[in-house]
Amino acid sequence: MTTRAGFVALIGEPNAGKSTLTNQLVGAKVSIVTHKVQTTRARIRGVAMEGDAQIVLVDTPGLFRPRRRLDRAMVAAAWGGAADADIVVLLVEAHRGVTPGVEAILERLAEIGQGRTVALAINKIDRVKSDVLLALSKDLNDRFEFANTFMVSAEKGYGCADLKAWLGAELPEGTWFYPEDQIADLPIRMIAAEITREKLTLRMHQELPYQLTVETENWEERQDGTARIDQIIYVARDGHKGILLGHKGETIKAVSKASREELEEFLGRRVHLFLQVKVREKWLEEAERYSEMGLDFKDGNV
Ligand SMILES: Nc1nc2c(ncn2[C@@H]2O[C@H](COP(=O)(O)OP(=O)(O)OP(=O)(O)O)[C@@H](O)[C@H]2O)c(=O)[nH]1
Ligand SMILES: [Mg+2]
Repeated sequence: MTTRAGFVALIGEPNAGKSTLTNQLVGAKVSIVTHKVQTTRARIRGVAMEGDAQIVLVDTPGLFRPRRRLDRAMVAAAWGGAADADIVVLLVEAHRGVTPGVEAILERLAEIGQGRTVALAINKIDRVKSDVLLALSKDLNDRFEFANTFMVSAEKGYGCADLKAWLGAELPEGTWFYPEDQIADLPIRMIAAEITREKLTLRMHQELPYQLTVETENWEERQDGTARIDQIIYVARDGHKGILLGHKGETIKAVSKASREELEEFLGRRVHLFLQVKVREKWLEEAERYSEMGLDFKDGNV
């Protein structure tokens, strides 16, 4: 049997739907999704099978003009994912079209994309009419030589089978990187931390989601088949801790419940989840926080 295998990096502006598409192609939730920008912070590998091809999807942080150290490290991780991939898929939001952000990405792709297969996926086609879509596809194809163009709705699944089939056929021959039934390559403690961060991001307003990080501190498999998971939420300010806890601890309780329920579903067993909020003014400047997130601290250097 001839097998195929390779890495496919999904890149695009924040919120383009990269994580949603990763999950759709894998057929399971391996990367967190929210309506807010900059949800994904590091490269998340999801594994999808297409016949005899193993497609390793590399979900990346959104590409934008970074300001903080964390932002710079995220953007570097995204471009690093593209550089290491066999195929790059650029996601563009159908209803937003060619934004300045998309233009900047195309420029950079023109620099590094030489000799690399780059495909275009126009996402969220459920939000626009077909004439808009065709005009956008033409505009983008005039600006860059894409190997192929797909029109998809990562959320609804439209067009995703075509994209997956093409990716599978396009990957080089080679042996699989992971067992056939593996769906992600991310330490389980990190998946658990991401799930809690998703629930926090969904509940917290404005800047707060960008000012916190979650780490799994301890994981204990108990005799009775349940798991005890201890996590720390680092925030930079006292005031943020108060907001996070909420009146009589109601906010953190709701977050904890939502996270625990998803963890239980994911792990298929009961979970005891303990969340602790710690104020750590300088966490955004600590190398250890970055390695816990799967980022390179040095990438954040100006
Ligand atoms: N209508 C519609 N919404 C979508 C589609 N795909 C994704 N979304 C929504 O777009 C938002 C962002 O999705 P994500 O998958 O988190 O986007 P992302 O590109 O991973 O974002 P970052 O991690 O922040 O870079 C979420 O609210 C998704 O539900 C789609 O095909 N149609
Ligand atoms: Mg994402």
